Amino acid sequence: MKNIAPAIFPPNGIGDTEPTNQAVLDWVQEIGKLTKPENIFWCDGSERESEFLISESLKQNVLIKLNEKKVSRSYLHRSNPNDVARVEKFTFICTPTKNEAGPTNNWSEPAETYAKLQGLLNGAMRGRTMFVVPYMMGPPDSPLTKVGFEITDSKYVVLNMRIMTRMGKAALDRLGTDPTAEWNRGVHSLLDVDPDRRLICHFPQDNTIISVGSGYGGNVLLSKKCLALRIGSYLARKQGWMAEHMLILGVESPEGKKHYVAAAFPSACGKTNFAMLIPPAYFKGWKVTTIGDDIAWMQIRNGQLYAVNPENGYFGVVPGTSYQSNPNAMKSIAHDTIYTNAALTDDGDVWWEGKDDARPMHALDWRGNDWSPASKEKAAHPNSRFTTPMRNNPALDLDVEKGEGVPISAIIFGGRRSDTVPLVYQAFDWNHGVYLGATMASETTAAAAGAVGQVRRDPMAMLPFCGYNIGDYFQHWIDIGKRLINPPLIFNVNWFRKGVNGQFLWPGFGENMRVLKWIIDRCEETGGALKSPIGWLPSPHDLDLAELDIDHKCVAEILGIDHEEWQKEIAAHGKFFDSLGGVVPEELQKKREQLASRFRE
Ligand code: OXD
Ligand code: MN
Repeated sequence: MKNIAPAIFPPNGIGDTEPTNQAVLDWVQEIGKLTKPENIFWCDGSERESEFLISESLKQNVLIKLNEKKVSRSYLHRSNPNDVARVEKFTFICTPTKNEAGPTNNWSEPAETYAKLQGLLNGAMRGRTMFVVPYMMGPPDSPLTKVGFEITDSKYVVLNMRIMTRMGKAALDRLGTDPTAEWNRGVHSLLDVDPDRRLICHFPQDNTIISVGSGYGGNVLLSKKCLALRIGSYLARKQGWMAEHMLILGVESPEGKKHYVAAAFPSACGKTNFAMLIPPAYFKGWKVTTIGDDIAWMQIRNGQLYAVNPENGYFGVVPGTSYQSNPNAMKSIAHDTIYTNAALTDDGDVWWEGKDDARPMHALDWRGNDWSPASKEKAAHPNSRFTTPMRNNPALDLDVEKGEGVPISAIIFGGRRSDTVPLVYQAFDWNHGVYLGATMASETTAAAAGAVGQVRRDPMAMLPFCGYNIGDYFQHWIDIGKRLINPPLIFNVNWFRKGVNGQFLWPGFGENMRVLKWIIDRCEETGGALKSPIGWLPSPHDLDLAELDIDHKCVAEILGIDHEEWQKEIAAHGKFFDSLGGVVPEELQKKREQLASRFRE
């Protein structure tokens, strides 16, 4: 097997910060014995360590340095072309019984899976360096914060983990020396990046993740989808909190009144754009600030839901990001950023479809091949990504490090639907909101391998990320509701509805502020709404559409409910629930019957 990650040899003072926790040391020794690396590199997250890793990555062509004048301290990485997205079919939840993993997860038996992975990992790091990455998810003083260790043979992983998590000393300090303390064990090896030897396995009962055969972020930055969502959701149910695939943003009115909302949209449906929204000129004095763009951990305090962002950076989709769609993201990725699978221009800048700059006449595409506007292939991969520290975001909320989290006034569900689902509506109550989340659907995107553009049900945007039985997950939502004295209001949005001619009916981006404003008005009990069979619906004059260049017909269309489409939708909800094989709580079945009967009234 070709060694695609040759060992590196740090000078004294780099790579030698061994943790003091004996349980960690024993585990590293065990994995070392199995994978047989050339050497062990103990990461501490320091600047010096990062400089050394970058210089070695440049030598080994893991990174390409970008033009300092265009994007300072930034790099391009090209992944193996067979390895560009999350691989749901190779992702497993390894619980003792299949029932615990439930109908939406691939399940495999833990003992057999460990044996198989041990076979794959045996000697896998020969001639390579084994990096040990201590990291922390969540603000340093939050009760929700978790510690993890990721062992990896990829320098790209270490450099990305440094951006995406609080890596190094802070994590070691938080863990301390107690050998019985809770921490997540993560093992990653690139092996030879062969799709036939690619497995992402979660062992929730052991708080363990093993990922082999991939170098793509979503499969290998084990802090993110694997720990913060799959293992996180399992721990959350056990410990009475929530781990959700949600952005968190703050909205402040000109009078200084502030609300926080959390929103779950499936992958590549605009969570980062919404989290960094800049209100249009008409909304002078309104401010939107970002707590997080992908994951929310939420707990109940005094009967109210509070959220923290466990991450420390953004791993966002590059194509379509522009000063027009998301100026704050553009400013964030203008420096100190790692790009993956973007195109490289002749002057050492990165380029992608949808960037503001004019198309270059020549570039190297994401595979490193010559590209010109006449090329049939895209220059940047549709799932090319940026990894950037959240500190780069000019709209970062000041309370992002607050350990207790921020109080959540509203939860928003949403998906990419060309038809049926109106721009926005509000659930009648918490359990109806759980129903909206449970029946959410979206047209698939390039974030996961597979066909693009097909409507699939994606409950709470957690279909690929719920680490246990989805029926129990729905019940957990219902149980959380019972403990809330002051529950957030729940909404559903759809920015993507199309008119009869196939054109988008809503301008989206910054104009989504108008929808957000109505949501805030509802929280403040000042916003008007009509009772419809699907929930509380704004009439056109309940939305503030001043100075918006939009046809009244489009507004009526996007807020409309087509009874025939909804009959199909309700039938699809039933079919989806049936496909889950009897795990859906009675309460949600009842909500479906009530929805159907409201249409008959
Ligand atoms: C992501 C995803 O990368 O949801 O955030 O796929
Ligand atoms: Mn995501």
